[in-house]
Amino acid sequence: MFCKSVVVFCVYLTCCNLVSAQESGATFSDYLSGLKRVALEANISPMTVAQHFPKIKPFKRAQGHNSVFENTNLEQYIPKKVPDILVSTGRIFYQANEKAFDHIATKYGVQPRFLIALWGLSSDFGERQGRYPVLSVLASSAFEASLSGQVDHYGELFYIDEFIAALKILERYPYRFEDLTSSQQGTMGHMQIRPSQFLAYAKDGSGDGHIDIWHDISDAMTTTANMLQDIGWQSDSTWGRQIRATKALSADNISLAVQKTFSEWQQLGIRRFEGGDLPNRDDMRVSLLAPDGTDGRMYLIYFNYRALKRVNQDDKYLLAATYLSERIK
Ligand SMILES: [Ca+2]
Repeated sequence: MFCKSVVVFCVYLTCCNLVSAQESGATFSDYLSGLKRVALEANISPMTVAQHFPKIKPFKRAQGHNSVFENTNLEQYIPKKVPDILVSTGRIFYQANEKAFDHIATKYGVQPRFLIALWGLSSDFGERQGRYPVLSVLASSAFEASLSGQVDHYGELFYIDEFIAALKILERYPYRFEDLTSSQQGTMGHMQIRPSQFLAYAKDGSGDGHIDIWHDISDAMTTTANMLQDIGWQSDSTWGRQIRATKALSADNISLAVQKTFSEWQQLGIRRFEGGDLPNRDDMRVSLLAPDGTDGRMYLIYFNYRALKRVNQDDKYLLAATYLSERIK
């Protein structure tokens, strides 16, 4: 359990992860002092720290921006998240840039419809990227998490790692502080990737010698394709399929940890959504996903869905993305 009573910034550092603790009443400025020390310990140069830390300001996340999606089930969420205009815009962008998307698909083995769906859903095709300084967003998010004592699962450690990654981007690439803009969640550019993902996978897709995931969709999309390829994306496979159950299902079977062949699922009463038998093949092991329980939409998910989970953990979001990918093709 996170202890708040120790001296300000008692720092425990492991592989750039750290646990910090604060006295109650510590300010954002106090917290930044601690982050500065953490950055130096993570081998960020004193010059980078001196150059960028003075520009970091507390960032207050807007409340209620996602309220329209709160407490919605998939039946409500997917049509709201994927209105027809998003589908038609995706088709138009695909047709207008088919050659470029097909080139990325050939090189990285990721079908364009998935990249276009992630683009549409993550930033409304680049229109809603967020224009907040990523260092301010991430430092503030880490500070807020430290106050609430949340360390794991998008807690303080997560945001500090991303903060350090953003500083490394500034050290390795010729960006200015204000060039690194993000959403309120600290995700950046057309495809809304995290700084750590940028460090690992950023690519110059347009071939102009410069990586610009904020203004150049080719760079942004190539970066995400590179990430999915590295995770093991299967170019000859899809993400999964919506299914229906003809018998009551044991709750034990509804887990990504449970993987069975189509035949095994067939025996348990799972059928295609339209009612037909599942594919007659036993060379894949797939899992049952039911975010709204067995009364809601249910899916069999394949390896590529697991790859998408590395990009974004939110099942509802990903199921909206896969739905959009089906509508675009
Ligand atoms: Ca470029």
